[in-house]
Amino acid sequence: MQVQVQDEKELAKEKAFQARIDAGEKIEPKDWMPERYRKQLIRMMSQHAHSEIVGMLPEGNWITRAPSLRRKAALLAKVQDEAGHGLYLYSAAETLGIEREELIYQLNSGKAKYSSIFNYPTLSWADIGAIGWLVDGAAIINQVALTKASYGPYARAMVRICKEESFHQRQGFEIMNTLASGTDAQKKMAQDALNRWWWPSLMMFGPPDDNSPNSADLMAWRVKSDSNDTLRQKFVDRVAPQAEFMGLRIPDDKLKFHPETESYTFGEIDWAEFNHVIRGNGPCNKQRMRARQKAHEEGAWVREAALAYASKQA
Ligand code: FAQ
Repeated sequence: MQVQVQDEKELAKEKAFQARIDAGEKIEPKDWMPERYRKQLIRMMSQHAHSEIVGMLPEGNWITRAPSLRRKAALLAKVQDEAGHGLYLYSAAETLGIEREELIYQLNSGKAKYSSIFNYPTLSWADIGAIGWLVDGAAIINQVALTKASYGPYARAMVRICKEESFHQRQGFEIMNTLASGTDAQKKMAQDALNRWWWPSLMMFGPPDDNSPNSADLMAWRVKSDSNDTLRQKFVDRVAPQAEFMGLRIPDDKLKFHPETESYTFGEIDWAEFNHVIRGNGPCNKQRMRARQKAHEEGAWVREAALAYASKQA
């Protein structure tokens, strides 16, 4: 009897929670929320934070080799922005009652995922253009949708992040466009980067809708407002004309524009490759994990000093 009353109470709370979401209200940290909502948000927001942090590594690789002072300054600022995004997102995740230390442990021990895209190498300067144009371009499409997320701290972090990602996307496009209208060797370098980053960029949006186990809950709770496939399609429709404008060829023989729908159809994504990468076996997974673990170990004295200072002040 006691259990039944408890269940009924819980059900009524869940119903009231869903009604708030359906009415477009934001859920704030101190509000009641179902445990599953809290857990899903911690999973998604912390994976997002980890992606921003690991995402600094492929581009960081080119800071010392940027071709001019202007390019170096822009790349430095961009990489620094990604660190900032990681920090906002860790802070936002902490409002759900999990410690930053635990989140970092999950990343460094390989328990937590981060975006598949950052397990690919940056082999030439054009890759920096391709990352800004395609990877930040994909991130913006995904994150603009998340500015409407039902969890207040996440939605608000997304607004600021999207503004910065938009600058990142433009600097990437400018690098690609400069290379694509340069010498034959530069054009070849831009095309080669597009060839290597195209398919992994499409994979960033996650598995197809019929194989996306988290989507149903996240969409019912209005964390995600669009499905993985819907956002992927939006990305292709936006980027394909940009490639054409630059005189670059998207490496997909099946890519086709349909004037009647003003939309493109495209070829099959290699989901076996995606699964291979998210299971830790992509070209750079091990290197990325080692770099994060090393940074964490080498930063131990900074954390200790900060804690000692804070306890002295208290
Ligand atoms: N990589 O059921 P779904 C950026 C996992 S930020 C690795 O569809 P969901 C900025 C997924 O976690 C890029 N794993 O999952 C930047 C789940 O596994 P789990 C990051 C992936 O959550 C630019 C399983 O597959 N952005 O780029 C991936 O509904 C340049 C089943 O998937 C965000 O995190 C993947 N690509 O949808 C930085 C945005 N896709 O946890 C530096 C927020 C799926 O059950 C330089 N996140 N998985 O074990 C999202 O929008 C969603 O979480 C999705 C996945 C769309 C990523």
